[in-house]
Order: sequence, then C-alpha cells, then structure tokens
Amino acid sequence: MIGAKEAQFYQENGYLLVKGVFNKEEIENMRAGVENIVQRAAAAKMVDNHAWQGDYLPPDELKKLVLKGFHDVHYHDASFTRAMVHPNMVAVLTQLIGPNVQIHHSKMLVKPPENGAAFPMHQDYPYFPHDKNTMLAASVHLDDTNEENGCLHVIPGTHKQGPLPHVGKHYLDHKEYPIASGVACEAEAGDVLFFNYLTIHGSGPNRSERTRRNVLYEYKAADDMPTEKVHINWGSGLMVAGENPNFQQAQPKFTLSGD
Ligand SMILES: O=C(O)CCC(=O)C(=O)O
Repeated sequence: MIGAKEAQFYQENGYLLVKGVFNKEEIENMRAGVENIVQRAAAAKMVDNHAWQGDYLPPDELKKLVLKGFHDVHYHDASFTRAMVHPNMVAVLTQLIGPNVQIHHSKMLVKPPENGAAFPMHQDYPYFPHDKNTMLAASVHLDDTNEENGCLHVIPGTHKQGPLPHVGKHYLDHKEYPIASGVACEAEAGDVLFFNYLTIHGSGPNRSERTRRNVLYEYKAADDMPTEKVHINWGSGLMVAGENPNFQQAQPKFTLSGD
C-alpha cells in the first residue's frame, strides 16, 4: 500500500495521508455502523456533547458547537473491527510502526453540519503516554473533508519536539498554536491520515452543510508500554499484526459494570 518513500515521509514529518485505503462498500458499512451507534445511544439516552471545553474559542461560539463521539467503537459494531485489521491498514501500520502492532483504542467523531465542534491544537501524548512513542492515530475518513467542514490540520515535524506543556493537560496555547498554523489535510472518503501521537494536530469547526464523520484508531508497537495508568481499558491490546513479545505483562483484568 505504501513504499519506502512514504514511510520515510512519515518518519520525517510525523504524518502521512494514504489515499483509498477503504473502498466504497467498506465506507458504507462504517457509515451504517456510526448511524447504528448514534441511534442506539439516543434510544439509551446516552447522547452527550463531546465538544472540547476551554478558552480557545469565545464562549458564545463554543456553546453552539456539537461533537458526537464514542470510544472503543470496535466493541459496538463489527464493521469497525473489520476496518481495524483490514489488510490495507495492516500493510501501512507495519511499515510505519514495525512488525508487531497492537490496537490501543478506537473512537468515532461526528461533526454535524453548521456547528460541528473544533479540536484546538494538541498532542495526543498527554492522554496516554508510552515509553517508545510509537503510538499513532489512523483517522479514517468516512466523508470528503476540507477546511469548510473541519478537516484535520497537522504541524509537520513536531513529533520530534517531544511532549509539550498543554493547558490543563488538554490542548496547546491557542495563541501560539492556532489551528491555521497546521497544514490542512484535505481528504476523501476512504483515505486515512496517519499521525504520530506527538505530532501537533487539531481541526476547525464544521461550518458547512455536510457532516464530517471520522473513525480514529490509535495503534502502537506491542513492546511500547504505558508510563502512566491512564486510558487503559477494554479497547486496548488486541494484536493487529505480528506477535506480542510482552504477553505476560499485558493481560487485561476485566470487571463487569452494572454490578
Ligand atoms: O478528527 C479531528 O477533527 C480531530 C480529532 C483529534 O484531534 C483527537 O481526537 O485527538
């Protein structure tokens, strides 16, 4: 799916857009999966607004913005499990991460038309720090995206700066790092944007009449271990490629909720 040149681009820049990873039918299946989750969540009265709070936008503007989000979508709908281990995904991941790849978590992000929420610029590192920094996000586009409907922006090469101080652990100073300081990664449905969890990224609001739906998978090398007990949950640890060299240290302990 990608060659040495693309892998080199990722190592240098901390991101890579790969076109046409998923075909139309696979995208339709995932769109149906997103709709299914949204409907079931509404029926269960579990619909929260996941828009990020903070001082990165004026309060009046912020309160209008909406983000529908769900974590660990591969535990909700099989279309996301199939996508998570799709041969095209695995082909890219093994080039960018190495032979032994694990899922850390997945989530879906729906930015509704006209008021879909923004993401101020940030690194993902503070949310789930690991010791080897192999973690990357694979953002699967279920819709065509551009500046109008809030496409992702990345600042090339920033993965080499290491972890930066975040406001309340959430995002970078928005005056120093406005969303416009990043390269806009316009993409089509079926494309996947891969970016390291240290690469500074964010996205603007959806001001268009079109929805922007993405599914985001975070993957890492199987021997890249957490340095803090944060964001370790039932979505973590399935092997996506290769073998687990650390299987004795990485056995999840499950509890049942609702007891
Ligand atoms: O997809 C987006 O617009 C941004 C998502 C993001 O930055 C995140 O979930 O960390």
